[in-house]
Amino acid sequence: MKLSLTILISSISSIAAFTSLPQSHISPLTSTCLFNEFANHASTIASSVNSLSGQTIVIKYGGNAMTSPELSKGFCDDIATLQKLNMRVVVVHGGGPQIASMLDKVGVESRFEGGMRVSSAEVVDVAEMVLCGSVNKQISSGICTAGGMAVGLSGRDANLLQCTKLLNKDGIDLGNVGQVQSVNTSLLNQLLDMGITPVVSPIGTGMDDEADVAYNCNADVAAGRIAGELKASRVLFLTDIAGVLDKEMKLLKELSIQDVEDLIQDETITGGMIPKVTYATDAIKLGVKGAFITDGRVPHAVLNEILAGGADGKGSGEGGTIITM
Ligand code: X2W
Repeated sequence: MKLSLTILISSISSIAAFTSLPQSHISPLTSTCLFNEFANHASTIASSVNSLSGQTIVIKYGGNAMTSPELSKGFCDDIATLQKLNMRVVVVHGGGPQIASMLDKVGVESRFEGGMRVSSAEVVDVAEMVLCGSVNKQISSGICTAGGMAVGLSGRDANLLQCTKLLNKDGIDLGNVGQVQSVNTSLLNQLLDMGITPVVSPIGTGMDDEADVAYNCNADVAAGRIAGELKASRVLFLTDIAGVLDKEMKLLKELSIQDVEDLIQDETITGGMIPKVTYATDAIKLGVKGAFITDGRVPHAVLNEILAGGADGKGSGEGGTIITM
């Protein structure tokens, strides 16, 4: 059943407010109103909330979805709410526009090939400074301010994202762009067990005799792989487009992996959407039940998708596209 987000948010807030009030502050009238509100939605909320509890979800928070302080605050509030619902939430963030602006400031040129930023050692330095130093801390502290608990991590911490150099299939040298080879899921699970949301920057570390090399990974790639390795129930990609669109620009709400392959074949899915759906389908092939692609510029996009998207992670959400097996 599709749930009304407004009802859910207000009911969750009411429950939180009700349970935190001293009994002496609750008048019989307030009590009756709150009780009626609970009674109206109790069964839907209970079944939805119960089935969300304990589920692992990975959220890719793209730089294009961080367009205003209000949106960022809404995002952090949503993560704190999901934690209160006992979900195990991992945030993997991007910051492409933020990296571009810093590269501009320091006069370092960069370009993209097939959706990847060609990354000289100098470019990786700037990307690491922006992602791990600035964007990561804004998100982890924002979640804590919203009443949640988050720890910011670089993919280089505790060998979280071990990478090799990504070889471009057209033979173009992308520099130090990372291909994620392994994920330290034990670290992530320990944090999740403690009720902490890991906030991961997509800067990976080299392997073996390359252990001191930093790799710039695309955040979609990192999120899809982390979701797959954690066997998350869903992965959510917050981007700056409503979802996967058909040739008439109409939103395609539910797709199977086969549908995605057909749509790439007949050129309905083109350009930058191809890598995104590919990482989404890769995650599903690794065992994730559903991958959502949705517009992160919509306020509370995360709760929209998670609460309205069906407790099993398979239903279509409010706004975006869901891809399943
Ligand atoms: C990305 C990492 C950040 C990212 C970059 O340098 O822009 C590569 O392209 P968004 O905001 O999700 O695009 N890395 C290799 O993915 O950010």
